[in-house]
Amino acid sequence: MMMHLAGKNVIVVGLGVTGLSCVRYLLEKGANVSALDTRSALKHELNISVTLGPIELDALLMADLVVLSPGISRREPAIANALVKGIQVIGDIELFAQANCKPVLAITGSNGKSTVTMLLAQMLAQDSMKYVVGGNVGTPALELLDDEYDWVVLELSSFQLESTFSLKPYAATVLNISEDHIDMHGSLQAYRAAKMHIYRGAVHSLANRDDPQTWNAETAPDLTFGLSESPVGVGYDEPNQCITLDGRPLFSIRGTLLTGAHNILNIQAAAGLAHFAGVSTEAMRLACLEFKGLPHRCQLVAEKQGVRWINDSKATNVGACVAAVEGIAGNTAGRLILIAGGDGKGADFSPLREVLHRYVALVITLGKDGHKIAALGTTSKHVNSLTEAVNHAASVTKAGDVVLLSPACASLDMFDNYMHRGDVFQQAVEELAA
Ligand code: UMA
Ligand code: ADP
Repeated sequence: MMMHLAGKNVIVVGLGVTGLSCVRYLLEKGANVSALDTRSALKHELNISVTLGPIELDALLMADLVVLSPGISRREPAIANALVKGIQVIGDIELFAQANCKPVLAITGSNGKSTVTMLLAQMLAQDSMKYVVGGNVGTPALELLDDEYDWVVLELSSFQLESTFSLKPYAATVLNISEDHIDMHGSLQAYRAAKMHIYRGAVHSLANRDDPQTWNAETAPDLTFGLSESPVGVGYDEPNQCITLDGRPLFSIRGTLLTGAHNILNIQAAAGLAHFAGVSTEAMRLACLEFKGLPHRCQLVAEKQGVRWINDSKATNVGACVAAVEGIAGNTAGRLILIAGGDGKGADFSPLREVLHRYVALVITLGKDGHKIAALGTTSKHVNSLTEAVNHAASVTKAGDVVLLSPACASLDMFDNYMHRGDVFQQAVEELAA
């Protein structure tokens, strides 16, 4: 049910992309809006009361509603205390859900969210369906509401889902679960529980049959995808490069530019959701052919003197790095040099140990937690900057080798965001001798 916002005292906490979209939306709805941000040096041009610095409980207790940005934990003491005192704390997706009346195709998971979201959008586009796409990727959800559409494709993070209860998607999926954002959620269990909110009230659910953590024990998913053989669900016929449904061919993925086993799973998941939305199999096939992959995700940025340089800066957790190394090692004749490290967000790096030892000739580490990756016992070299990492890699590689930036960590200890990190990598590679 839609909350009545006019005349309500609403405090928006956090003034990033999401917070700003919430301020605009709430003002439009006639709420009395004020805002807080913990970053005391933050610049803004808002015409409302804004307090910068530590979040004070007393300020929150004045509110009828607190709208929390995804980058701030609900475990932050002032927020946790406000919750205990009965203050309602929601996020932008709950506001969106209460206003939106069109069917939502919702995607979450530890990795592959943006790829599946954008590929699914391309499948709808191929069938000339009217859709909007955004959420944790691209446009914040509340800014999608003004557009004309029949379908909403939404990428959702654990932070967004944690405070969402009215979304009731038409179809929802959790792609996979591996450790991420432990610093914000406190435990893997709490992180997974937040992701499970996506299935609340969903008409159709899609889960990964090879990763039981992607569905609730009580409710079996309507449809599964996975690389394991199964008489039902979305499958893959490898010899014929064909996505299948219940054992029958659905569409060929011959010619797709997406590589690696993880991308087969991403295609399957997008196809499963598109199937629920009634997209034709020919549209699915064409979308896979045309989809070029997203920047900063296993993106080939240069080939110099026979060495391939790959930017996977979006690999901000261990699971993403493992998938990238396994996917690329299978297509590489020479040695694989990995550049990794940054802010590990409290993660356990040990799942990296096996792939490092099996596939990686040298790991060049940097950033706050780079030493934890070096400590996994493979050949390593620690450097102080990404440019130094690129230069060192260039000095030890020969034709046939691959240099992969796949940090397994967030970028915020050294860069503005993962895109900035990827751009610095590409720039340093471009500056190497041709
Ligand atoms: N911050 C503070 N104090 C504040 C508010 C924010 O220090 O008072 C910090 C946060 O800790 C964080 C940064 O500022 O380091 C940004 O936080 P934010 O809540 O302002 O984030 P937005 O700019 O609104 O961007 C968010 C998503 N970011 C996060 O969830 C951290 C963006 O996803 C998303 O595209 C955008 O909303 C629109 O929906 C980015 C991301 O990294 C790509 N997401 C994580 C992921 O995919 O793993 C969840
Ligand atoms: P997200 O939006 O969840 O961060 P992306 O599609 O942006 O996911 O991909 C981020 C990185 O995660 C990729 O560069 C790749 O290394 C890895 N990745 C992509 N899909 C998967 C998957 N299905 N399983 C594991 N890792 C993946």
